[in-house]
Amino acid sequence: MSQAVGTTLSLKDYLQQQQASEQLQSVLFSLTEACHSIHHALTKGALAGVLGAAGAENVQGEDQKKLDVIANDLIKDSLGKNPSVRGLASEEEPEIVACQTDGQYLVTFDPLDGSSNIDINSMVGTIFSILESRGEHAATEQDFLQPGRQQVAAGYVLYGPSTMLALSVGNGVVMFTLDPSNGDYLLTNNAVTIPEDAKEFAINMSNQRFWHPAMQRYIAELLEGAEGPRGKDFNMRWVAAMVADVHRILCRGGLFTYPWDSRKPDQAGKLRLMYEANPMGFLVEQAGGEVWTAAGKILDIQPEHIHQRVPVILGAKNEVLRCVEYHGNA
Ligand code: AFP
Repeated sequence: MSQAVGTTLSLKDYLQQQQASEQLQSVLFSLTEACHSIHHALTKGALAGVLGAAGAENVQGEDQKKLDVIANDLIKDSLGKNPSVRGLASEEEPEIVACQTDGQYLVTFDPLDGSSNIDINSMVGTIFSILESRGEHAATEQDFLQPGRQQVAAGYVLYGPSTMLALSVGNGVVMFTLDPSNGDYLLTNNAVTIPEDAKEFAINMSNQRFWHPAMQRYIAELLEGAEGPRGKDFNMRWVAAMVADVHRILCRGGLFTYPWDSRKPDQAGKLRLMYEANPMGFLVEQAGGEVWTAAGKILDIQPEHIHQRVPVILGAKNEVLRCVEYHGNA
């Protein structure tokens, strides 16, 4: 849930109000400027010849779209020029990229989350996470391996009917709407909070037969609705872009999960810890929600490598904790 505001507070004004350092502000401006360019590339679509496959696979073994590559290059170029950026790690890059040795921040990002939606002109987004860099050396992968709780800022830009930035600098969650005519991001929602109870959930139901029995039980009870043990009806939504599903939860509540499943038993989950789960987890906790793997809180995980995957259960506190409890862990 969020409060719509009728002000013209800009991103810059907001960051100054929050007493964000000059360096952090400049990193956020580099990111949001690149997202303005991504917005334009997405809006032109087929007219700019940017749709379709790039003809390559990323490090995750997924087919890259042309727009995955374009978005990645735009963000990489913009951050690479910023003197405050020590290094960056992208879902689309096999290795971290070292930038300025004396830069204060490390940035991880998913340049275009939900990119399978590009072909159907549906919602996609850019997700980012900002960590502090330490010492005085060129960035290494080890520098990035910090638990999500140490993020200094995280957010996403959702390219929907309007383009919106959701942001937390560790003091709640706010949302801005992009004015595409001049690149300004203006505050349009503040005090974003996720109610503790929910009546909506998001999961890819087609994977049901592969889930852990505890997840089977939790979802089966939601589907039984008013006649089942929960005694009320639940609605279901699935956009197939985490960024859009989490945006809905920040706007009107609910639970989102991409759980562990038995198709790849050795792979912890589908979603990436450092590009998806941690930044979204930071926002959801800042909005009063819970963010778990089923075994523990995601923001407490000590990452082992930058492309690590995790199961994710996030959103309304009481629903997440019930689901985790069914797994024997709450
Ligand atoms: P892509 O960015 O590779 O399209 O993946 C999106 C995503 O990682 C996440 O944003 C969605 O929640 C999830 O995949 C959708 O997965 P399904 O293909 O199972 O619907």
